[in-house]
Amino acid sequence: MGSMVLYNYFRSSTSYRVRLAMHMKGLDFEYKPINLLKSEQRSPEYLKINPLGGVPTLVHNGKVIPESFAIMEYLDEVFPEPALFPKDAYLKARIRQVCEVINSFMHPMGNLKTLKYMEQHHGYTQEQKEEWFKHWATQGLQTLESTLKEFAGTYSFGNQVTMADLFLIPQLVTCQRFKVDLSPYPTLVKISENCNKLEAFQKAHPFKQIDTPEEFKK
Ligand SMILES: N[C@@H](CCC(=O)N[C@@H](CS)C(=O)NCC(=O)O)C(=O)O
Repeated sequence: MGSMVLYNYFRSSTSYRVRLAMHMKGLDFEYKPINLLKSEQRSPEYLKINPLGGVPTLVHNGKVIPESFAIMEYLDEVFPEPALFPKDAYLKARIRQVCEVINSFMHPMGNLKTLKYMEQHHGYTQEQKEEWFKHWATQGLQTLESTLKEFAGTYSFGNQVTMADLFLIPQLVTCQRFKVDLSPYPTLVKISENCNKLEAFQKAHPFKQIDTPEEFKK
């Protein structure tokens, strides 16, 4: 396995995705907290390993990998068990579709730097930021619900945890933080309940990390 260092932040959904992949595969790693609220993601030292100034970044045996999807696909190749994709090419493509809806469409709209920009350049209040997030999240959630209604079993795609679950659950937690009502999405809620029964999901949860502030610990 070698040495694994994960630069991440308890509440970051992209960090949570990677923690899920690590715990699913039973990998030990050193947890290096990067406090986004203290702008540690933009320190000159961190920008050397992640020039876009985001978490997570994985360093495996001295090799640096930024970007959560890239990290997770790397882990899945290097540590193939349990596999995060099925062999079927069509299902693989549909799982990547789900991941991309979250990664490329939903996540950036709630990212700290996006919301900060809206606040600083357009005077958005907290309420307006929540409204902005909800507007985009709703389109994403509707897409995910209609897609997964077709494919879900216990989890997003049948009865094995796949990459889709590792993207979905953190995004749902972010939606709840922004007070998005999840009741119109029963398939997503059921998948989330099932995933959260698994040990890997409990270990990776934002409120269970070494940098989780006391007020969030349950
Ligand atoms: N596409 C990147 C996004 C990384 C990213 O921006 N992560 C957020 C946290 S979820 C972050 O570090 N934000 C810091 C900021 O916006 O300043 C990935 O999947 O790793």
